[in-house]
Amino acid sequence: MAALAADSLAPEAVSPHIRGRFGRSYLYRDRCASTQALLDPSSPEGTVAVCDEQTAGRGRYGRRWEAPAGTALLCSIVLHPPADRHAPELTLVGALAACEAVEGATGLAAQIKWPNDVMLNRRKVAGVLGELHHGRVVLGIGVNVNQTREQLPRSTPTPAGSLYTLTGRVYDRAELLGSLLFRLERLYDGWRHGGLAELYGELGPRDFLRGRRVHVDGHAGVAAGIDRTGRLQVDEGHGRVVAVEAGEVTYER
Ligand code: BT5
Repeated sequence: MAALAADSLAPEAVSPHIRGRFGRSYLYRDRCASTQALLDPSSPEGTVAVCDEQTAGRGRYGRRWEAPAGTALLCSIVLHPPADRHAPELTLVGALAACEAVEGATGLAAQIKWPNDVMLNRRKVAGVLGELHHGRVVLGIGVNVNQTREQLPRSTPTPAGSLYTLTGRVYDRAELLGSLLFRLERLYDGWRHGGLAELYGELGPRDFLRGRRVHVDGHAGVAAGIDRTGRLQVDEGHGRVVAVEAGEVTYER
């Protein structure tokens, strides 16, 4: 099936949807290697890069992010977190913003699969990548918006979905971007002020892994929540709970 989207992410289509500071400085390309590489981390906070097609979209650990031209939201945002905050937590802040934006658009509840996946109906609809450069962060967010089933990557460890495959509706990516940036800004301001503890009430109920059997970083057990510094707690049994800083989780469905 052909791509369904005829929307635009060009500046004139996006600017009516920008409500806060983030996105006032906006770089757009039809095509680029990765939106992560379009941004200079020292540019002003809230500078945003977007493109319609990435030829070398990045995931974590050197993996690829795949999306056909014109179907997805592919964006990166420059953040200058305070030195006394733990910058890797911004991945969770980005995932929370993506959850809220996806929920606002679809009306369905979205969850975070620690640390960086956004899940809708048990499918990965978005991924977040935080890259730290001398204290500055370039936060990349990819949301599967209007891809058809055939346009989604197959045989991924976590099954992929798009807002379209999960709801049968086509979405305006410019509107979704405006909503994502506005929510990210609000959550980021909260995080700057009080760290993850400030966002804990929103994070806890969205924990996709909680109660599932997981393997991560050499540990096996039941996921027991995300702690206030963003670590995944794993209950290995016999009263032993470990907190995992980073890693790739496999889970039982
Ligand atoms: C992520 O990595 O989930 C972070 C993805 C971040 C993408 C955005 S797009 C805008 C910005 N510019 C970039 O270059 N990157 C950011 P990770 O957890 O490592 O997941 C990557 C894995 O997800 C891949 O190895 C595939 O298995 C799977 N995957 C690839 N494309 C996908 C898609 N469109 N939907 C769902 N899963 C996908």
